[in-house]
Amino acid sequence: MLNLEKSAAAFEEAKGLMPGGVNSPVRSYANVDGGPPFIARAEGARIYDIDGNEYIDYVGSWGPMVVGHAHPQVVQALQEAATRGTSYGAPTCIESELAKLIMQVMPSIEMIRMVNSGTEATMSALRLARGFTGREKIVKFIGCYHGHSDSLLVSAGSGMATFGVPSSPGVTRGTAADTIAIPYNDPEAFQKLMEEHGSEIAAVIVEPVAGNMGCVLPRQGYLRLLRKLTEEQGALLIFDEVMCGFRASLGGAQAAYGITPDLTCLGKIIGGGLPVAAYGGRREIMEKISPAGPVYQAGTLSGNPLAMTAGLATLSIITAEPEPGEADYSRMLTLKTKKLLLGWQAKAREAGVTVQAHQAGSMFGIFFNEKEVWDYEDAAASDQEAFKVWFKSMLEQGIYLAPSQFETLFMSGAHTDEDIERTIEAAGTAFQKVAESRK
Ligand code: KE4
Repeated sequence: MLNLEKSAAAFEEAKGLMPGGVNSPVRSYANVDGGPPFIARAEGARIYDIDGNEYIDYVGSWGPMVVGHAHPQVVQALQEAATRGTSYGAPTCIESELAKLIMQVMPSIEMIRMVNSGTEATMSALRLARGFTGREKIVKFIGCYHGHSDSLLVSAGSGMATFGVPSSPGVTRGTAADTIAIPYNDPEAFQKLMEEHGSEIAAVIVEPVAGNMGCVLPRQGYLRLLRKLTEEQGALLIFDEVMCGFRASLGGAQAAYGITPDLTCLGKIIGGGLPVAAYGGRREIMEKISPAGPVYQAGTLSGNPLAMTAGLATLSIITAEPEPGEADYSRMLTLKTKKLLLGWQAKAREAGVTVQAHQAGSMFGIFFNEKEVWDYEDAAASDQEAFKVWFKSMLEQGIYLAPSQFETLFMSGAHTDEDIERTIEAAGTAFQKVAESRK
């Protein structure tokens, strides 16, 4: 049994200070039993709570920690940068350095704007799409999450109604009415929508590899269909690669699937754990953003030199030329992830538990589901009780996973073969517990 006494006390105090005791809902462990460990520090693939428990971390701050926590090169760069001041609110060369490196990896990005969160990136990209096309409707997909801006906190209207309904109090009906939400991975639904409303659509925004309904991959040809029909109808295609960028492959899902979006949203890894996100794409579109163009967007801490430093140090590590005969960073992460998932699948079979294992490069996840998972409806039909048993057993064995079936896990360059072996063994015990819980 895990001793989380100090974390429990800290959680009680925090609940009196911040809504739900956290600054972002998923951290509250609301989807699983028990309260969250409060973290004291992290290093490499390890994370440590204030009760002295040590875990192998596959959350990685929800994606940013691709080189592991407190990487010496990142820490040193930050320490040096801090001595030069933490924020100027003025242009710096390091913003251009990070911009150039991102564009090198994602050539569809001809011009970029740095912001502070994925929410800001997608919100701004949608405003830009509306400003550029002069149209008002946007399309999103059920189960995809793009941050908490009003236009994107919208779920599907009843039936195939073409207007959305607010998915949170505080989002107005008027805002929701301009967002159309349809199922992910449903070519017919998209075709029908574009036939009926294509000329009204400013943008279609999609997680090209979905990570917020659990890890769900696009069906064969699906992204190509999104690209084809948006092009035909003059709607912009926005790839939200805040999570899958630099993970589905080094060049993100757009490189992995060979699709060129009009705009791309990035985050997480490009900040290396500090608040950085960005949106970018075709120059003729991006030049509509102020002060070059009329579409307004701004931010006090956008391009913050410390955050740029962490992002540039992190991206420099994962884009570095490998030693002769060595796999590049991205390939190495993919192979580690594959090894882990093969081990989990073998242990699940031994326990007589059926799971769907999904991987896109270094992002991955499993569903306790007898059937394949291609969209939110499939994901939601997974066995949540089994997930809770699995999650609890893994945490007790020192494996730190996302506390929700609808999240994705992440591999880092700091995870060793021994870490992976230990995680596979722990999964064996956890799957046995799931099997016992079903008797
Ligand atoms: P932020 O505003 O949280 O930086 O980014 C929003 C966002 C946008 N697009 C995608 C594809 C995302 O995954 C996210 C945020 N991801 C969640 C993890 N499911 C962040 C964790 C949290 O909300 O605390």
